[in-house]
Amino acid sequence: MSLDMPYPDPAVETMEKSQKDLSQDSESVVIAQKPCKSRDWLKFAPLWIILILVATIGLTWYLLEVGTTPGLRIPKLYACSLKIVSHELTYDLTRPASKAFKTESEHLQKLVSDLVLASELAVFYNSSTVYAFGEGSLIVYFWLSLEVPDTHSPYVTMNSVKAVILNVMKAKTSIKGTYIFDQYHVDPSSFNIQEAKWQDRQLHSSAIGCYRYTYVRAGQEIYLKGPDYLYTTCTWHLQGPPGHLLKVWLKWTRPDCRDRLIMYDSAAPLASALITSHYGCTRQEPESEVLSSGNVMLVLWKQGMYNYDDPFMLTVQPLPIESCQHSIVLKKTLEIQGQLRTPYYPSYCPPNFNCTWNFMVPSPDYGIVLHFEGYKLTRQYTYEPCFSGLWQVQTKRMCGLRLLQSYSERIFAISGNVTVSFTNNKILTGPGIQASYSLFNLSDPCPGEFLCITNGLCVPLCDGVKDCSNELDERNCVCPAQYQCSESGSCISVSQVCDGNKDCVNGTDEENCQQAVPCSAFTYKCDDGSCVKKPNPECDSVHDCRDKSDEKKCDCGVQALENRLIGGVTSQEGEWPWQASLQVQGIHVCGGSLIANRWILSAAHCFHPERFASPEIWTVILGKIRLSRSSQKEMSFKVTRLVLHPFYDEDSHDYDVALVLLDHAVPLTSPHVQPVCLPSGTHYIPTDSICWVTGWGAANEYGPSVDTLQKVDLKIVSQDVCSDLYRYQISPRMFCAGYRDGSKDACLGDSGSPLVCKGPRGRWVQFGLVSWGAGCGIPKYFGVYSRLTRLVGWIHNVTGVS
Ligand SMILES: [Ca+2]
Ligand SMILES: [Ca+2]
Ligand SMILES: [Ca+2]
Repeated sequence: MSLDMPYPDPAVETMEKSQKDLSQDSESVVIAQKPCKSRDWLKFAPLWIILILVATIGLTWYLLEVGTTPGLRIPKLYACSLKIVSHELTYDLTRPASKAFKTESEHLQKLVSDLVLASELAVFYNSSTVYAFGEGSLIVYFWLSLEVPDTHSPYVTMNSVKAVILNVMKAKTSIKGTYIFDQYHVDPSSFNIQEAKWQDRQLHSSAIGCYRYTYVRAGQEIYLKGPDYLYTTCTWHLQGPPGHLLKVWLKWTRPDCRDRLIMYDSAAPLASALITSHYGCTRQEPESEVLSSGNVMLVLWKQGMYNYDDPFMLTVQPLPIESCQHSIVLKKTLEIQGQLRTPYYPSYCPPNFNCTWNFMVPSPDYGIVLHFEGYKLTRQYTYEPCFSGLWQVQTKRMCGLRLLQSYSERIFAISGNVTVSFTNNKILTGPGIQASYSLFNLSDPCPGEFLCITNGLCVPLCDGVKDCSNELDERNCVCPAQYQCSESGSCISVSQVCDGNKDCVNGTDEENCQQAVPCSAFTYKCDDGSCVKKPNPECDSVHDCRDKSDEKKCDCGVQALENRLIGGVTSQEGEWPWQASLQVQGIHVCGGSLIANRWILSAAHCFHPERFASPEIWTVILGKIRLSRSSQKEMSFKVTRLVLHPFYDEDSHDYDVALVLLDHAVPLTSPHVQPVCLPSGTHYIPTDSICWVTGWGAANEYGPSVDTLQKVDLKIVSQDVCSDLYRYQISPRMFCAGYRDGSKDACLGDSGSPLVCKGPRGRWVQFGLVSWGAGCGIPKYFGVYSRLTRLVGWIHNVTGVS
């Protein structure tokens, strides 16, 4: 990245400062007023006969041309630009307070007024004001103000104004195709006009004292100098070469600020050209890349509170405008075959663009599935505008919608050739959009799973968790959350499958235990993609997968105190070697668990209050038992990254999971610091199983943390009982644990702490983490935990460890 100063030379900065005093009246650039018309006629009383005649003609013309109700006049304002090929941009012209700027504006305002006065718009003309100059050779940016009687207002549109002015220029073009006025040669084809509001112009005037112009060449990336704190508003007028759009990279550098940065797809701050507005060191989006549709952009800063350092960094870079037409030949496989992406993804969607993807499908047996994260498509029944993009899939029109969920669009009707198009007609944009694409079998879209029609996703069928919003995945289940014997149809517990005992009448539960079976809600998926019938076959010293993947990665979940009887409520050293204390300024705030050699798993809500959002304030301590005393077995780490689940919802507590990246790898040499095992996505824990929660949580709801690591055994509660209790607040990413009498519970200070269940050969698997609940130890109100089987896919994606 080159850190060039704004165009053209930083040496003249001192001059810039001295100009600031002048800048107050810099908006007082001379306005070319409409020449006087009929009002002066009284001065020429001796010539009254002639003038009455003139006035009569004038009035007749007025009535015919302007209308019969001359009372109400509608102001119309346009932001325009023209290219002057005979002139070049000089540094002085980039400073509105300079003399050169004033002189040049006066001339060009005259040029514009002459143009308009020579056209049918003459009677409506009010003023023209040059507000900026740009490179190439010289671009002049100006406001054009008209006053139109309300009767004529509907006919005076942006397009008609453009056509009328172009006509005047074209009627008077030279051999070289330019319109000539005095020494100015204008390129008529460069004429650009955008509708503006008076507020836009006021906003622009308020920032003119702190106006900066930057031209950025192809291949360059320019760092933009921060705002000038003598002003409360600053603007950066950015321009790139023709045929390019601009990418502005924004990074908030402070944890807390109240500044606002607004970006426009124009040279002036036009509300109609607003691309995005970023407020106050946005934590969810500390960095973003915003695109314009063309080679001009305006960034406007509004001061929040006084800062000594800039709260943000800005760079600008031109990118060649790329075509977004793709032809994709799909292969005969059910794997993900690629991604559809908006241009320059993950940058923001550029305003006003269109993308088309043309898919060739290999056989009529397949459909196409487009999978989105945090975005869904909804049918567009009327021609209402879409706020997050318009999608057309074959003949179906759909509006995009951003939300905290996954979504799959399934395209069933296939003719060998499928066209998907995306149009963003809106200026106001948001983060770039991508979707992965793959084929699905039309006859069996979700092998072993249920196709949820509300979101196009394949979800576990009859596993006791209502994954689909219409709950159809758990309706009409013969054996809900159980195994169905094939011969008798009777139900047995999933843990009785492949356990060596014949539990079904003909022993079908013990058949095919050594070979691959069709996948379902409780089968285990081996690394090679095949499924085995035995539930939880991991790390039981039996090779169940053909590729033996079920017995790999078993260095987890081992207690240092194996084979010793442990009782009581306080934990022993090495009993829970994955337990982490997450601290701020030496104070225990949340619990967590070690899941890989640099990653701690915890709850997203631990990092949600503003003051807990920066990684640098956190310390993670492993191998700890007593908070008040450190021991030799302890290890302390700083945090380099906090990754909250992107769908975490503060209000519903859905997706309450976060990953904490430590500053260095944990040496796994001590038995007192060891990772816990993560469950597979189909890990089975029967209802009423006893699992354990550990942490330094308060003994009661409002109490302080306790000093010694506590442990509590809890029963896993069925999802139906949990949902009945909390009504609609339980998502598929949650489960309940505890006792009906509320005698044992995990409390507030335990947030993020692990809930672990003992697996085969004494290995502990983390099934949940402490999320929320209606208080501590209240009868019938179980604690609510994040369900890791539904979140483990995201954990693997982020950590890169599977
Ligand atoms: Ca289900
Ligand atoms: Ca059995
Ligand atoms: Ca095994």
